[in-house]
Amino acid sequence: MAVKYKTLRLILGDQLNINHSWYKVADSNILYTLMEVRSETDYVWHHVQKACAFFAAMEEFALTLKRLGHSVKYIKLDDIGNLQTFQDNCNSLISEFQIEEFQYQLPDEYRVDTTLKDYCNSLKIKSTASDTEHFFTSRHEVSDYFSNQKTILMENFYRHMRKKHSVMMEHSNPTGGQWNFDQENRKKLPKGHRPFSQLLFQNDVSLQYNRITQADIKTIGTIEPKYFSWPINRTQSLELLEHFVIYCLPLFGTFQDAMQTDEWALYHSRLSFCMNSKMLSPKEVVEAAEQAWAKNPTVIAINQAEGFIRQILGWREYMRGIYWMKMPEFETMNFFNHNRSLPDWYWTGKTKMNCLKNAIGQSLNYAYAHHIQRLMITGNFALLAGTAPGQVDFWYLGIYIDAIQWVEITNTRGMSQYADGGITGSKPYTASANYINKMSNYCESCSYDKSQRSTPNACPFNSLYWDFHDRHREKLDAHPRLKMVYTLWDKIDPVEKGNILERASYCLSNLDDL
Ligand code: FAD
Ligand code: DLZ
Ligand code: SF4
Repeated sequence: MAVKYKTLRLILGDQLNINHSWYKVADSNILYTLMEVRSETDYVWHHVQKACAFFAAMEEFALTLKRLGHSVKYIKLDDIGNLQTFQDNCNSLISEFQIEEFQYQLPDEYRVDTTLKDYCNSLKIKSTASDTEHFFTSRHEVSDYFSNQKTILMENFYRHMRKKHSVMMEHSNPTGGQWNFDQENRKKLPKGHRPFSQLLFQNDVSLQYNRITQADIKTIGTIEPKYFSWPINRTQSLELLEHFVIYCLPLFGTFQDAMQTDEWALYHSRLSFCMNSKMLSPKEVVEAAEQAWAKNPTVIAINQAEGFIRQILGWREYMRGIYWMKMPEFETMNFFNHNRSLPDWYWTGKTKMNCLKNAIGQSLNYAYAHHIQRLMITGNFALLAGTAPGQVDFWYLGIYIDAIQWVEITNTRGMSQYADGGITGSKPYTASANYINKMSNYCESCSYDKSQRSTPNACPFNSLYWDFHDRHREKLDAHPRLKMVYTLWDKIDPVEKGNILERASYCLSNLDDL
């Protein structure tokens, strides 16, 4: 007799939440499906480690479900009969197993959300969407929160979240008397200081890697498939969380913004992939940090714990809220009308600018760069160079292990490129060599001179910084936080100003050769 199931439940690659209420009881009427499909591998050039990580984590998740007694159909990229889209494969399963109802969890991406809504409208059987039970907030909670406020400010939302979820609070006051301890954070790494070594796994993802290469999927970056270092299941994700709390959290805030050659993650958690794939919940990560600090505040000082928790309880939820508030218009915003091409070396790391060479090089090697490398090195340069936001998004959406559009685009087009005109961030994040040198050792071994603005070997950031502000004066002049920048610019001797703009013009005309 043909096998029949009443319900088909689709699990997307970034919905690997084993604690979801779907899995409480194993029900023989339900068929779960996960699928490797070209519609997901081809919408951008993914880093090869990202594609392998998703495939491997999906397979591990399917195995876990099977062990718990659930029925699972895992469709591999090269399976005969794989029709390479969610819709076509689901249609095929619906007819094969005479399914009566289709269920899915709300996707985090607008693109997939639209696809699945349209798909459900086309179905003759019943369909239902449920929450992913992952985030602190629902999709529209952030927009509801700001609906009666004059300005959209992350800090206000963050305080609301601290109170609402009672995180680091004493009654209605923040523990320690302050909401934010950033003045104690963000130091450069002292000379000779070596951070604790990273916890790297040795997963063999050769099978996933072979499927990807044999299908000729266009990927970027490098990989050692037999020694794949990212976590691919919940057990490893929990180990990474534990490692972070013990060895990195004690100095997380202090060196949060530091950058150093040969150190690719410093004291950062590297938990973004575990959370974005939902192998870990943001709640358990926040709780682990809060509990570790509460238990041992002399080892994990309040500034370290608060600084970390703010990223997750504040920024991560806020970015998701902005995404659902502003999509799909967000994808087309271009406040500065930037339209230059991204320099070729973003794809190779082959530039003489040492900061970019390091940040891009490690991104290609590890599918990872930390926040300040993304914001103040690669993002800063793309913004100063006037790069088309679509090209910047394309690069960021592919290159990082954690890149999923809801959190990529809000950070890239929003926070980093200011293409949203100031919805996500309060001012454009721009900097010259002065800041980069303050926070890193990159300038020490660079071919360019960090202290020059207009000479032939002057650091390109220095002239591009002024050129950007001069070019966009009309749009930025009135910004209260940029008054100082324009006051300084106006004080520069007109001849030197001309030289700086000339050097910037040279750099902009020769971006690929810098
Ligand atoms: P940690 O520094 O250890 O921080 C802990 C956690 O806080 C992160 O895992 C992340 O979940 C959260 N977090 C920190 N900053 C942010 C932020 N600005 N927005 C949302 N969550 C945050 N993050 C992604 O998850 N995916 C992306 O595709 C992505 N693209 C980015 C692009 C640009 C241009 C910039 C400036 C930032 C981007 N970020 C993105 C945010 C942040 O840089 C990464 O979350 C972080 O670097 C991941 O490393 P980590 O886990 O070691 O983070
Ligand atoms: C990133 C990714 C890749 C490379 N491949 C798949 C896939 O084949 N199947 C799948 O379900 N998910 C994949 N993902 C993660 C998806 O991009 C993510 O699940 C959707 O974009 C929804 O946010
Ligand atoms: Fe980067 Fe300029 Fe410093 Fe070189 S001198 S590392 S290009 S900031």
